[in-house]
Amino acid sequence: MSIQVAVIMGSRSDLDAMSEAVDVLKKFDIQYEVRALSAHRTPAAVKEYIGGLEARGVKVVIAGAGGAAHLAGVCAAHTALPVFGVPMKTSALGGLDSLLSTVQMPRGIPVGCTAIGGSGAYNAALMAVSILALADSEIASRLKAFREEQTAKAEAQSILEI
Ligand code: RP5
Repeated sequence: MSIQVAVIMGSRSDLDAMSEAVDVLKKFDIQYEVRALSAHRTPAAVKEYIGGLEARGVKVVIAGAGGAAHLAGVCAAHTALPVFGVPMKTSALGGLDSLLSTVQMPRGIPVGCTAIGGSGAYNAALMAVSILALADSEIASRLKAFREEQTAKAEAQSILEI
């Protein structure tokens, strides 16, 4: 099976948070690949990698970056595939810088921006799963089962004896 989701991050230092996306993709048995490429340090490599994804059959891009590096927007500029941007938590501004640089894409080149950090990466992967589920009934069943299990778990924990 060919790669369906490309996970890209600005630096290896983003891996802890971005591994939450990878964990979800593994759980749903989605084929993925991971790259550390930077919008500002390796811009030519980002262009070449992202520009080649559609021809390879990749369906969704998840891009995590910190600071005002704007990786997700740069990725979206080089592909018409759906791009989800995950703002990384930064020490200086707690991720607000990453959030604003990802969420405020000007009109015409959209980026779906998630929450900051690992939870955002986790949800970005779930959105990728939802997109893939539109054209794949097995993935759709796995997503349905995941949702049901999650609901059952939350219901089982609804009574608090304190
Ligand atoms: C961004 O700068 C990366 O996405 C990372 O979040 C941040 C810091 O990168 P390093 O200096 O740790 O490589 O480009």
